[in-house]
Amino acid sequence: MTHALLVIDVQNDFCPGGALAVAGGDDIVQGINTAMNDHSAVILTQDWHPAGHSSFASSHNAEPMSMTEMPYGPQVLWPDHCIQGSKGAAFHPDLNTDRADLIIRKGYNPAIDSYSAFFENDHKTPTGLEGYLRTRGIDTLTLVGLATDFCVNYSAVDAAKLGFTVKVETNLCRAIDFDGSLAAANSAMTDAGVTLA
Ligand code: VGL
Ligand code: ZN
Repeated sequence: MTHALLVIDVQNDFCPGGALAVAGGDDIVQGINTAMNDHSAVILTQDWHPAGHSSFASSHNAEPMSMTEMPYGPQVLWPDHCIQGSKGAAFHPDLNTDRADLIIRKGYNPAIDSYSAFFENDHKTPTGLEGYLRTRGIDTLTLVGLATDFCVNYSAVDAAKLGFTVKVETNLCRAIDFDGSLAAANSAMTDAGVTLA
């Protein structure tokens, strides 16, 4: 039991028709369900923001996809998305959530966004996932999901920095690709020692 599949944010709001839709976000769902069969542990993450979250453009009277400066650094301001308990925050209806050993929610702190499954965007506040994986003896992770250039990227880089062996299955991911973000993410992941498959 050492190799886990980490499924990042396969939620309605990141799929076509959702509030922060990623092109082709729903195309990867069946492939992810199949990949679950090849892993002894399956962990899902769920972006889970309170209404009025500080990462929302609407909280700053700003345009979606504009930038702001937070105490922890630059932050993209997103359309309202993945509000706790909403249909948009629910997993895609075809995702096999029954196979999940753990669902880890993130982004619930009103003042800090959390792209990574391991740390909030201050790069300090832990989600608890590291301890869970270590206490289960998991040392190898395959990441899939949405979006390649934000939550998958941040999760993969943090996992590699923490010493896990990390692979991103890019054909089971889709990107927002905003302002060069996908190219930057691919470099960041490669530099951190992540294998892009
Ligand atoms: C994500 C932007 C805002 C993601 C989450 O899942 O990649 N991106 N919140
Ligand atoms: Zn979010």
